[in-house]
Amino acid sequence: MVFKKILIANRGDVALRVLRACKELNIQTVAIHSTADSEAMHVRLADETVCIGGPSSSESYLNIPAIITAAQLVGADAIHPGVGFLSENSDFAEIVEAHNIVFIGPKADHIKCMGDKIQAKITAKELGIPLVPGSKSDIVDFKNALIEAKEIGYPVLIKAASGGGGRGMKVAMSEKDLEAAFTSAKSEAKAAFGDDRVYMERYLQKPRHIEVQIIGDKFGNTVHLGERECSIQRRHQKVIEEAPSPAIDQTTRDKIGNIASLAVAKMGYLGLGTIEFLYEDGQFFFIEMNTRLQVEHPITEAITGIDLVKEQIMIAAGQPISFKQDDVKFNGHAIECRINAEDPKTFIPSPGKITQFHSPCGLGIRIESCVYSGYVVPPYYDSLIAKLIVHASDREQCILRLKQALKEIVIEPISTTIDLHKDILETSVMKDGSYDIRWLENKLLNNN
Ligand code: MV4
Repeated sequence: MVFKKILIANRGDVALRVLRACKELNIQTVAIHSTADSEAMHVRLADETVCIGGPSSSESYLNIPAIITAAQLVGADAIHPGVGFLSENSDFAEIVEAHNIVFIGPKADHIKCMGDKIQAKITAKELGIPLVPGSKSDIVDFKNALIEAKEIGYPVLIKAASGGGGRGMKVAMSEKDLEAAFTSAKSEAKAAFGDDRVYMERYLQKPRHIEVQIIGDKFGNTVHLGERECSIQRRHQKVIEEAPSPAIDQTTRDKIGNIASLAVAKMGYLGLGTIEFLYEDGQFFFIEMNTRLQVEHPITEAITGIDLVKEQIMIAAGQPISFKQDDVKFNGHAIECRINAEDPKTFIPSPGKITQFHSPCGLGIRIESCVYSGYVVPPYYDSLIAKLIVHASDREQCILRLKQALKEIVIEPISTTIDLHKDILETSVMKDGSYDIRWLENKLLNNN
């Protein structure tokens, strides 16, 4: 069975990305949108549209009853959740399936398992994935914290079980910091997630963030698609991603890729997923698994030539993965710059009307964006408005091509992070690829 009609439960560039994949598969598309997005490109280009609520995400793109009702109204046979919003909400996945609509994503219990970071680590360990040394379960009280920290070795990091994305993390450099770190992590976790369970890990001080893309089908086939290097970030928001990572070689890639692929095969994992690692001193340490399509998927598409969204849709429709591990060849280098509607120095959001838009072009250049001349960036959602993805034969060529593309792109008169990207690309650390997860924030502190 291939789908006839897919409802796209998202907005912005991602909604467009899914829409294009649907059209190439001859699938009808339904856009849902908030009242703030009536003029959005995904709404213009979809075969059918349903306005499902007011501007705020909770009234619209997170409004499960409205989305299900819309899907029933138009007779959609599947829902694609895109990235963010409801894409990792296991209740949503379950509700969609309970209405006899296919959720284009993993099984609800796998989403749920990976959403609980303690459960995710227990699962990862069982599956043979290397972990950061840490507590085996949640830390119930300070006495327990002291014992665990002594065993793990300082510095330690306390993390929220319901966390991810960096919220509710506290470092204790030594025993004297531990009580404060434990208490504040627990209360932050309670306030942010309504779940005060925390766990502990050895704190890695200068790791890189390297993640492995995997895919699984319902016949038990799994394939890895190599890694993405995502260390260039600010406040847990990725800024630049590249594939392959400048830090690892083919032997290391094969090794970690095969560990990831085997692990998801053992789980019976369905769909796209990303296993996130910290990488330090030649070692990989699992931190989390994302059970969705990722923003940075195009760099993997660039170096593998595989359309991940089409593959994801076909797998959800019950088809086998259209390639085998041996068919996956890594070709050249790709870098993605996330362009946000924000001031490039203060990062204050800069919503408003874009009157001039010019897209760079040329061999190896791809823009994923919802922007057009006359588009008004609404203030209600995240500020990502465009992704510039550049592919070339090697990393050096890729950087040169990307610099030129950044010179050509015009998005005016709102502020964007284009100038930040230009600055980063001029640094020697970007040139030699020697950055870690702390580098950009330190650079911004020192230069501003
Ligand atoms: C860590 C860490 C150092 N040591 N865990 C941040 C968000 C969440 N995904 C995991 N995070 C981290 N976990 C240990 N044991 C440092 C971070 C971290 C980080 C990780 C990836 C990318 C950017 C980051 C920025 C700050 C901290």
